[in-house]
Amino acid sequence: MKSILESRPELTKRINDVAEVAGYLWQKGWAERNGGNITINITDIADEGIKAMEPISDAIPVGRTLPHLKGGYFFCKGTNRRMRDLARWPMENGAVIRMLDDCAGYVIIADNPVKPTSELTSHLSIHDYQTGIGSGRKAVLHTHPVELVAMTHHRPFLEKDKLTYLLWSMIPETRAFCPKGLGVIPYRMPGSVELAGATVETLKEYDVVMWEKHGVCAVDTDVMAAFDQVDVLSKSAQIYLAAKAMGFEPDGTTREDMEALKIAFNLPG
Ligand code: 2HA
Ligand code: ZN
Repeated sequence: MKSILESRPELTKRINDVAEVAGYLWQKGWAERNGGNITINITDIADEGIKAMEPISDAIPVGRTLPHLKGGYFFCKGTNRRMRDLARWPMENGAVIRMLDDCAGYVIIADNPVKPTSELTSHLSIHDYQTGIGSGRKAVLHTHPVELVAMTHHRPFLEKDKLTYLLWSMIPETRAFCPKGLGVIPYRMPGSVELAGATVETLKEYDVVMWEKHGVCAVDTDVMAAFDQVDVLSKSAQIYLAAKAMGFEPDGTTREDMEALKIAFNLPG
């Protein structure tokens, strides 16, 4: 069977980037079994050939109506598929979908009828919002970084922006490369419409959000950039943990020094 990637170098590059990031997630120990998911919006490179492709699945409802995604195209990790398998065989462990004109359902078009991630409602809701505001953010990444998830098991860390300032204060790069900080969403059922709604709302203020006692969800222009944001936050969490393991509370960069960074690098937040 001919792959959708054949003679499509830009699409191939984007899928290869997804596969590369999937490998990082596995290597970092953030993607046990089928944990985590990735979707990317590929509507901008959906050519006439892609638009003419016949569905290879029935219409599947999303659970929400997403008006900005009419006729949109996405590559999605498959539900119950391993991240480490996505790294090696992306087209066997993910699929390209086309949103239907009713904006409430989709069909799979290539390469195989691999049903998308259980978190598709959250992912597509985020893509809908990002498309609506024309942000150019095309990648959504959800993963289970050990130290960051552990931190959400401590109630004081769940207060608004408590974790953001703590993580920013561990190393200047986190302030610079995750300039909007980390939003926290109280525990909600994985895959639920409630989690999707809360995620979209919180991502209006942040680029990365924590799902309490579950994982992070990051949005950025491409999958590498989304991974980088989670990676710098995770590095900060590890520095915090290393200091605690050495038996002391880390001092942290002062608010004044962080403010100076914000001005010097012209950062939002
Ligand atoms: O895809 O991580 O949150 C598996 C998950 C669900
Ligand atoms: Zn998860």
